[in-house]
Amino acid sequence: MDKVQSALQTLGLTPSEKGGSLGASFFGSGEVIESFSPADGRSIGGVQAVTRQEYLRIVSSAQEAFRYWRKVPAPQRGEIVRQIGLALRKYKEPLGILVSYEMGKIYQEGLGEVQEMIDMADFAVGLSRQLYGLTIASERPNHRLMEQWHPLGPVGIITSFNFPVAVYAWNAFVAAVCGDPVVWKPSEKTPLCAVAVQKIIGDVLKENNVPEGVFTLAVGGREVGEWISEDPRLPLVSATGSIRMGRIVGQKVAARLGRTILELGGNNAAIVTPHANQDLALRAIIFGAVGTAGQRCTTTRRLILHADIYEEFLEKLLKAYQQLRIGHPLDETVHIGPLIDEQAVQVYLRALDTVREQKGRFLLEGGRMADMPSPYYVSPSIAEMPEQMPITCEETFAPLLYVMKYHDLEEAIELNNAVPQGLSSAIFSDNFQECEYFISPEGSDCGLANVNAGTSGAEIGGAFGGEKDTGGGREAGSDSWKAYMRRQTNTINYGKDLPLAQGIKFDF
Ligand code: UN1
Repeated sequence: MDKVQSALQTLGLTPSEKGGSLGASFFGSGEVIESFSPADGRSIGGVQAVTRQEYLRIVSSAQEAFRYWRKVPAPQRGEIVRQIGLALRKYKEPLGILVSYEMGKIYQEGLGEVQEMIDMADFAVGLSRQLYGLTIASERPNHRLMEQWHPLGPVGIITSFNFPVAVYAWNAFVAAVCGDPVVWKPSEKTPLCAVAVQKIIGDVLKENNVPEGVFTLAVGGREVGEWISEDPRLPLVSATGSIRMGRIVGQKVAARLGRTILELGGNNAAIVTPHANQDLALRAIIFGAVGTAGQRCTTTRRLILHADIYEEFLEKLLKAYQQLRIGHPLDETVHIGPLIDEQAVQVYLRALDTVREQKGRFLLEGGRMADMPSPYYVSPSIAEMPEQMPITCEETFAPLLYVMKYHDLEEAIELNNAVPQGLSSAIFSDNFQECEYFISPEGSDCGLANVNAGTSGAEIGGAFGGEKDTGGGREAGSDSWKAYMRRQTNTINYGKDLPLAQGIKFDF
């Protein structure tokens, strides 16, 4: 607890006298959203939500800032993001503690999230000098055809509780170097992480005389998400969360012909073939299945094992699960922290019942744990499923792993692809043909397909996202930045004649 108090203090989140609330009215004057730590159930502080009027003002300030920010040369925008990266390095430990305590992931993963923000800052700084367009051979004499990438406008960013800071950085830092201000609606389950990040960024902006409107925060409930989705002043909305939420956001933004980047649910499978290095596979699968207590969109939810190694591998897996320690996320000997809240526990417990009803057989049956610092700690489950069932097509945000048997690789890939979601996937094999087949056009249909690496824990350098119900968006590395800019095609005639394209004659 002392660790948490001193982290909050270092981050400038000191509770006011009134009922332990942070009194962060700076962020709004609406209802107080109280943040409870799933680690011990205690209130960490309250953040006031924004009212409709305040929301409208926040977006106006982002619009105003856009007029300034789009004129700042991209490498200078990168310089601001570079300084944000330095500030995050300075606050890595306290912010890692807050992420861990407010979200419930273990401290190592809390630190990992802040590191992911730092990596994104570095990436964005480099990107700020690489926002290239193409020059294209023109079909007309004395003509040049080229494309430029211009800033798009303020971007709405809706993030989920499970990555309360990293996913924001994927979007915000790229948007910022692209010349777009951001309006961030964090999860109401982790508002303090957002306030802490906002303060760190705010100090950098102040030191550099950059308008506050470049990075804005709009804390609130579902209605703020709706305001963002319906707001024509936000040409792009990037949303991370459930498929249900993504459908609503997607439809609302599409109705006004805005753009979306959707990163929704995953239902990720790992295939272990008879040619696998089983020790390596085991480590990757366990981290994938129970890391973050199964609350990553990239969590390994389905294990597809070849019949020849089925019994052997499961035996090792069950033995390894016995070694896992569940407990307070800030206890550094622990592997698994709590679920986020009571609702998450209920969803997990209901899924366990459904597994039983749908022909599942538990090899390890978990459930709510007694005598823990809060009621939100659960032990993980492994269920053998004779075939694909409705429950195995759903994403249950908890440490619940389904196991299925396969006989030939085509069948395994069919199983991999036979769910509505298409985020991440993995194959474990030292056989070249098997690995290449898995990532070929006939292989995994997911946005991420890994070989001898788990389904979770992607690096920021690649584009992150998935197909089908996962929403199709791409964030973070590679050329994801293009979604945050508008492409302008320029035709430049440096001759004295006016030849028309397609050879059309129009003489008069
Ligand atoms: C998410 O769960 O929404 O690949 C994102 C990973 C992390 C990001 C997960 N880098 O597991």
